[in-house]
Amino acid sequence: PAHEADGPTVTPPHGAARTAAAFHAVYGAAPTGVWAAPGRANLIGEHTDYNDGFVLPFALTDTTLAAAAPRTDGALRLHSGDVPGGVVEVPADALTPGRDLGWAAYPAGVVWAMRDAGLPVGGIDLHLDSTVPTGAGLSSSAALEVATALALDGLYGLGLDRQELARLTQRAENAFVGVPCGIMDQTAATSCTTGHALLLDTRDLTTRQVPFDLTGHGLRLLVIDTRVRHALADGAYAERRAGCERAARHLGIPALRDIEYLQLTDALRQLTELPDVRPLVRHIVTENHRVQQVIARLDAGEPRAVGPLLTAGHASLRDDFAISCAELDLAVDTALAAGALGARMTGGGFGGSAIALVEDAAAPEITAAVLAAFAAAGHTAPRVFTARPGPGAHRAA
Ligand code: GAF
Repeated sequence: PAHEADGPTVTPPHGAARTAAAFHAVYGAAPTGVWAAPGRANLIGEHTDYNDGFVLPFALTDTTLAAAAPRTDGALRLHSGDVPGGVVEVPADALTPGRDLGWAAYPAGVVWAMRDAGLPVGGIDLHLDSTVPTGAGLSSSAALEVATALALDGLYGLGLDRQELARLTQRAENAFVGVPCGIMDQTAATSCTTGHALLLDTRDLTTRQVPFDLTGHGLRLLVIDTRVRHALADGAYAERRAGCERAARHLGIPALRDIEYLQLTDALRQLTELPDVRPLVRHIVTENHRVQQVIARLDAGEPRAVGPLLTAGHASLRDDFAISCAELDLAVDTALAAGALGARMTGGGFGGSAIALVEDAAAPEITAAVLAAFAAAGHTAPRVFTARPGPGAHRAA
């Protein structure tokens, strides 16, 4: 395919070899294997995943690589090529949720979640390298968790399926790291496939691979990393989640997913005593509806028609869910003014990245316009790149 000229669509073998070499340099022996898990961008379906709703992410070719070997003494030795500070060492049976291990809480949490589920997982030597930027809303945490989980699955012959890997890694993040995230990012990392977006029903975890070939239509998706670093642990994410759950309780339904689009007005009327949660409900219900509309347009072979739905999704996240920021709004507004077919923030919000659906020919002009607008506003220069749907987690060497 033509887009291969723009960048690799699978983990480059030299990447795995370099990570294996780095492992050797740290631990003095070769790893048993190298496993890879991607970051993601979410096309549509934001904050719906903890409301039993629908999401439509795709895997980036940006990947986290985990080189690993088992240990018989039950020790975890954890090292990252991207974080200074050397090897973090902790005995597997000393792992307790909430323990402050810094970045190492992510891989340690995966070991903890597996052992807590009764899986026969012991010690590990682990070295991680990542090209997924941290805090960019592109799911670097899930990439790290899933790469680690796949390595443990391989080292200890667990035979876990993709859904089990996603559930265990989400549990690691919820219960060990302490971030109340949904299951979108972990499932994107385990289950996305090249050339597709992944429709995930977060209620029953059923998935459908939706062909997502913009190249064949002369289109591309730009990712605009604002470089405003978000931190999901900072409370605002948990507040939105709690607000959604409060609304569902008040309405007497299991989750906001259970409100049909045509019942929205009714539901909002029933929530007059809870004015602060009404906009949250409006976002979730309209967002689930937008996911269905995006799917219909992709299925109909009309990817250009997806644009306005992305833009409507941004307005909803900005005005109703209130999780955008000046840089994300500037990226979206500038891309649209320069000719993008649609644009929105992607991921958890409060910083991170926006996506813009653009004609191939317009990409340079739109990129330049965004860079100029950020410079004029005195913001740090964003990183703009073309995202192509890459593979999900796999063994790389
Ligand atoms: C973050 C979370 F980790 C996801 O579970 C999801 O809620 C997302 O924000 C918003 O859609 O990435």
